[in-house]
Amino acid sequence: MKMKKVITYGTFDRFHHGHLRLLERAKQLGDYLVVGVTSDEFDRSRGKINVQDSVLERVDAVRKTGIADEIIIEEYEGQKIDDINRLGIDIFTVGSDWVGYFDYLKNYCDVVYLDRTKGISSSSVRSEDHKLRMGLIGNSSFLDKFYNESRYVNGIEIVGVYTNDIDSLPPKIKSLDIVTNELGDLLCKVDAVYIISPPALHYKQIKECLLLGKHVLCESPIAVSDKEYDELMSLSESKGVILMEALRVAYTRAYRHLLLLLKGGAIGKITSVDATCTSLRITPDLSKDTRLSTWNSFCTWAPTAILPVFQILGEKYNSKIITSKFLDEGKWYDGFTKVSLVFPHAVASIKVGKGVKSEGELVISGTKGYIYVPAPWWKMNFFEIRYENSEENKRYFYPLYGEGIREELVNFIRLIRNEATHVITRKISRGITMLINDFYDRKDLIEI
Ligand code: C2G
Repeated sequence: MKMKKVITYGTFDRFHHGHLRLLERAKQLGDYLVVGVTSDEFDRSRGKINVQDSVLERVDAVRKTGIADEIIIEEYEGQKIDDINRLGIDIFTVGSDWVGYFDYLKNYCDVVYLDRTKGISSSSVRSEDHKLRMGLIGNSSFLDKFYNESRYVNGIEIVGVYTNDIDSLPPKIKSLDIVTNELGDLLCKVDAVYIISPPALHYKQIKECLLLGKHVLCESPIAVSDKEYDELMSLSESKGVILMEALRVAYTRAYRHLLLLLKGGAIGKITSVDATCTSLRITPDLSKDTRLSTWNSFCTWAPTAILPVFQILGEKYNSKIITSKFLDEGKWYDGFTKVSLVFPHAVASIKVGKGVKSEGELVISGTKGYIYVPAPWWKMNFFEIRYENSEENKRYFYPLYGEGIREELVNFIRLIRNEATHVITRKISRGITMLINDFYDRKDLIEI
């Protein structure tokens, strides 16, 4: 009979009884056990930021148990499928804290979740600060992804959700410990919140959270007027809690490296930044007032599209023209908007839309060459620097973990712990709100 091969993965930091029991049971599932131990770099990138033992120490701890027939290193996202195919694995197993998460591997082998040993964890062995208990506010389908990604980040635990529309929550979110339509019920049980409700609700919700001393991570834009923004910022300061803008692309490795290359003069003097973000969506029923229940194109995409413009050219421009095509009588829901900006020595443009589809690329033009990021640029894992002589072109590739969500959460936790500064500075964050403010005030706005 063919030998049954089992594989399991883990960090195995501060190797403890729970790990040992898992390995024992994993071995019993078959005849041959492969253990994948995560590399230090992989753990960091997936948000495990406080692993204490080095990969060599962790491999050694697994080896000493004598249970593993083979030990490999897990170095990148997507490696599990490669390993399973390469090593001819029959069963993938992991602790029950991951139930559902690895179901996608069922296309390649059997997947078995083993009960996690209660009462022990690497964190308790590390005796670190208690986990940040986080609540979700809103009911976007994106919450599923956010929740999954948060599982990779050490020191954070999502415990509940508040929404006024519980029925439309994604299933995994609906089964959280706290599911409520009373914001107060959630806030009394968490240290921090992540807000993804429509922007018109942000001000009131953020204010309530801050007043109760909760840290806030809020999908950009934080507010729809500069007055509200300033009030919320000074409230967060007086309460001594963090208010941070959530804008994923800012945290991807590719994007951060792109900014550094530009600073280093890779394409000479920058003359133009042009970003497009569209996602064709069914337009909501606009005969009703949808302000409190939906995101228009501008709020959905302008913060992302304007981010590279402000981070590269600064948030102080000389003039701008906003051109919008509205789909409703109230002139609130734009299907498409273009913003053209003039800076002292450069220009920029952004195009955003949920009612129009376009090529979601980012192009940064300079006196020596240009950077091209293909669509969808906000999920950047590759870009190219192009020169007049195409033989000099350079391509850059990067791993992309959770579209930047993990690093975003790591930045949030480190801000709370006072170990880091804001990746998106206050000036830029305020600049984003100002742009939204002008759109709603119809300042510099032409309708088409
Ligand atoms: N474990 C357990 N009981 C505990 C603690 C951990 O059964 N009290 C299990 C985990 O479920 C996991 C293994 O021990 O299957 C290793 O745990 P960690 O070192 O915390 O690794 P983890 O981050 O869960 O890695 O991509 C999947 C990961 O590699 C699993």
